[in-house]
Amino acid sequence: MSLLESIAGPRDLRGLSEDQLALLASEIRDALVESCSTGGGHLGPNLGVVELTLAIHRVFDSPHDRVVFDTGHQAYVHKMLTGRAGEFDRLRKEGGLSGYPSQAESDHDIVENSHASTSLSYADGLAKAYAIRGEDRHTVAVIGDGALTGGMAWEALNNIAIANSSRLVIVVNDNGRSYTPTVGGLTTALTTLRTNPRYEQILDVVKKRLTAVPGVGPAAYDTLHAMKKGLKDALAPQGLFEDLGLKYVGPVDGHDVAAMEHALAQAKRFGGPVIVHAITRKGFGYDAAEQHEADQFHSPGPFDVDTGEETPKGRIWTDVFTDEMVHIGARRQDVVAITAAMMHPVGLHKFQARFPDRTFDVGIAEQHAATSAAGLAMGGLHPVVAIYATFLNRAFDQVLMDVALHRCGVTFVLDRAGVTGDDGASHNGMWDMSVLQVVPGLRLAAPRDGARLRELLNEAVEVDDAPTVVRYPKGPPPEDIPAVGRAGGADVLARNGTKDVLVVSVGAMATVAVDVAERLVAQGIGVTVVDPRWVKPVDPAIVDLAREHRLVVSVEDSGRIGGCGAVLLQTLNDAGVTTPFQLHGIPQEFLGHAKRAAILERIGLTSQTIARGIVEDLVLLPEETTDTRARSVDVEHPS
Ligand SMILES: Cc1ncc(C[n+]2csc(CCOP(=O)(O)OP(=O)(O)O)c2C)c(N)n1
Repeated sequence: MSLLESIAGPRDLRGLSEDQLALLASEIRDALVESCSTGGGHLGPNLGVVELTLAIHRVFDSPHDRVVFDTGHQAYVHKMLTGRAGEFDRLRKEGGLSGYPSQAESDHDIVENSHASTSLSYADGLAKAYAIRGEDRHTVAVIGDGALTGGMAWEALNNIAIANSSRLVIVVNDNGRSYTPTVGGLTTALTTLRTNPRYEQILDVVKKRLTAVPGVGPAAYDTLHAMKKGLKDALAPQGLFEDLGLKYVGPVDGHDVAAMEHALAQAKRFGGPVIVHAITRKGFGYDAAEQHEADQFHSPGPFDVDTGEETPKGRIWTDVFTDEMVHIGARRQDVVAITAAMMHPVGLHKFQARFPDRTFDVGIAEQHAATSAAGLAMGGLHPVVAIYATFLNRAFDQVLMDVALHRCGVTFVLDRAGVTGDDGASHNGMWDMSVLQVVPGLRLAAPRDGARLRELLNEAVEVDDAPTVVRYPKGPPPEDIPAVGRAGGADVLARNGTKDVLVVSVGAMATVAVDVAERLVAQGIGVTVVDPRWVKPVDPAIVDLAREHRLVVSVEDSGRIGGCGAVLLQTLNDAGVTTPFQLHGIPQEFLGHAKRAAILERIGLTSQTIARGIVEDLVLLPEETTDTRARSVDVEHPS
């Protein structure tokens, strides 16, 4: 039995010797590499927190003391140390371990949200609650330097600085990187703390002097270290945490378990909020990760353990965007690009390489990205803000009030929209179509394939008096689906037989919609499939088409409530179109992790289920068009 297998919970760590801890750390690393090599996962971040997590679990008593991981992608080691090491062959698989902390899995997990920069606020609340209830419990928040670039983290620090009775220890896991190196003034300040030679020299001198004095040994040195006003900040007046009034211990070598334990124990004894600044290396201990230039294996797909070669992914939607942005950038000097700490994942790296002065990585700061984009637009540029769909939620008010109210021409490009699957509830991009519907003036495009992504992106950057959004899913785009006709600004994808069913297909659901049509036609049912391309505002041609058919069916991979189907239904109602309506979308639930296809199957977003539902409904409908005021709409066919 390996040492790791013998660890049933944090208490089993207490009696381990230094050598055993080193052995355990290496077994953990092997297990991490093994598990991620087959199913993918957040390898680099977890390799970097092995010792830090061991130290936390030896100094604190989880789950009595609470450990909150910011973002939660670096909690694999925590899972292994809290009785789940044996389940890593089912990491991120349906029914297996979640890739993030999960309350359903363990009492040791508390915060499941994988949106960054929230840990300090959760921890602030927890620590205040325990203080008010008179409970003798500590709260530990682990936050990366990347997550520390998010505004919420600073709102929390501002409050924590005056929460004197909070037993709160903040471990800053400083590896200098988000995916790519973390950028901004904060990073500069952290680097200064980390590398100030004057400080290192003085620390060394103090250490030598103190230990040389008879009767005054390492203990006195430690006391100095633990002084309320940390030694570090006494000597480094630029100390950014001290300026906020926060106690600071560090920097500590985050790969030295003993040093980490020492610092954490000091912080624990202090009794109020303390920051422990740990310096770590992302990917530590696995060469292929440490050497990986783009993101040190932040979240690789399956790879070969010996070579570190990832299984090729093939061309994905993001790649289409990447290339088109470079063309647009070459043609339009006024187009600038913004990413919130995800240059490669959202595909702006080529634009950045070609136009470095027109590319901004703002850190994990989606709210700032949106309002800064408004400023750039006011200043005469056209910003393209590329983020994952789920993270746009953060910036809703900024899109509404700062961009739309001011009629700024800003294009938001939402990648990983719809069901993403493996990363669970907080990563599914199923909210954007609903929340954006309420923004006056905003235009929303959903491309069905690569050709439409290029086309709609080009149309979007031409709009200079309103926000535009282009959203597309994770994974590979389908083969291009040609239009057979046009109705208003919408593409007609199929037109067969009598006008029984109008399928309004949103974005990437086109493949499903066309398949639905084929199934219906095979049963002698007449179908029109239309892709609005721009789903907001509703195209009047779709209203007219709806009037002519016996049944309207909308299909989207976004939440059913308030989404494209819901708004179309409302628009038809306002226009007096009474054609029966079937609305297909994602049920408004927090979907557990599983493969995208499995989730779509479960929620009925497959052609088979949709076609069956249509046939069942049609049987119940009268033969003729239900709306007696129906008038004919000509579908233009390309010559
Ligand atoms: C609001 C939000 N935006 C973007 C992301 C995507 N994301 C996940 S981890 C990460 C980088 C985190 O860096 P850091 O906190 O330093 O942790 P590390 O991986 O370096 O240990 C980013 C940008 C996110 N989870 N949440």
